[in-house]
Amino acid sequence: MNSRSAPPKLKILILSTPVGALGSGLGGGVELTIANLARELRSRGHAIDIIAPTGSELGDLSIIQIPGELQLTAQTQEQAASIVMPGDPVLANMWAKARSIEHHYDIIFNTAFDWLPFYLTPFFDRPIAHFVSMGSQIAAIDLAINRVAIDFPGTIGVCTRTQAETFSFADLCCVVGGNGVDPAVYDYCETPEDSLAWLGRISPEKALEDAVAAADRTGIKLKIMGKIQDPLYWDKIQRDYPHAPIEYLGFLPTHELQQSLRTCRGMLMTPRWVEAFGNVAIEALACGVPIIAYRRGGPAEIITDGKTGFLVEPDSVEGLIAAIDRLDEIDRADCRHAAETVFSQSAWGNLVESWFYQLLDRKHAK
Ligand code: HBI
Repeated sequence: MNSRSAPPKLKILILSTPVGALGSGLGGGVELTIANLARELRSRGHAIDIIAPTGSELGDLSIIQIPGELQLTAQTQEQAASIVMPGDPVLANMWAKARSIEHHYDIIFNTAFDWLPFYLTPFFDRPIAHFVSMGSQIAAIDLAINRVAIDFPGTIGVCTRTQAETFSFADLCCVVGGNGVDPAVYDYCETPEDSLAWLGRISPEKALEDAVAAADRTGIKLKIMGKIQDPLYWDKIQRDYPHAPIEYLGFLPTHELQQSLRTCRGMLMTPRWVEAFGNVAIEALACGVPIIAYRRGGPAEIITDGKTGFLVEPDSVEGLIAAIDRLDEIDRADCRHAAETVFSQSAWGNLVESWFYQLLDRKHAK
């Protein structure tokens, strides 16, 4: 498109993660990614449709609901795992639907971290922008992504540079950010109470036990919010720390989540894996809550050490405790400012929108 005319409004088809219905919490950060992106792009005049597993709901967004069996989560499988599809795979059913309606759209936005959408890419007419939401998990999926990165340049989007570097094809990835928050949705809190927060799927790769250990040692109450994805893991943590001052508040919708989050002195992020981004970090910033995180993956690219939180030695509970003692050094207004600028929904919308236009220009140039 020439530089004089305003870029056209797009018809965008978003394909959700197949590990859970939108709103179930099983899709983790991808649920918020889809919700925020759909809202931001619609506010810019683009038309958005979403294909997701049956039972999905996302506020006022219309969703094409597809039946079928949920896909196994990638992060619970080994690097050498074969690609496994259940008998009636919702993933395949979602992509069959996409194939049947693709010509009504200008571009497809894939958020599934699965082999099939990458394998299917050459069979589609419309360009597919792949949002890769995790670092390397399974070699067979990496291979499929690598194939697309080579054959369809520019179509592999990642959240952060460190996430890209978990793949052999890091230089073929486009860093498009992982999410953006609408500051109007979050209530800034200037004067916190003496408590800490931990947010996320309760699953081993998130290492909640380290945050509980820090609460146990400091005696500061830890409010825990998120989906209990691994109940046995959660039971073990409670058995290992019977006297830790922890309170599980459940898997909360954004409004309730931030009412509990905003009054905390700080939020702990303890990823054992390379967190691709860290949606919960920008939600905390929007409330004015500084973040203490392991210097690993996405959070290390979101937090400005000493300004919006602290980055500590990975897997070091001592490091968490030392940083907790320094939380009062952080000006909470700096946290809020980061969410209103760099990590705002509109800043992220600019990144993704220009990514889409680049892919369409490239497609038209062929
Ligand atoms: N696993 N197989 C699979 N597919 C996904 O789309 C997926 C996943 N595990 C986790 C996940 N998506 C999201 O929670 C994270 O990418 C944020």
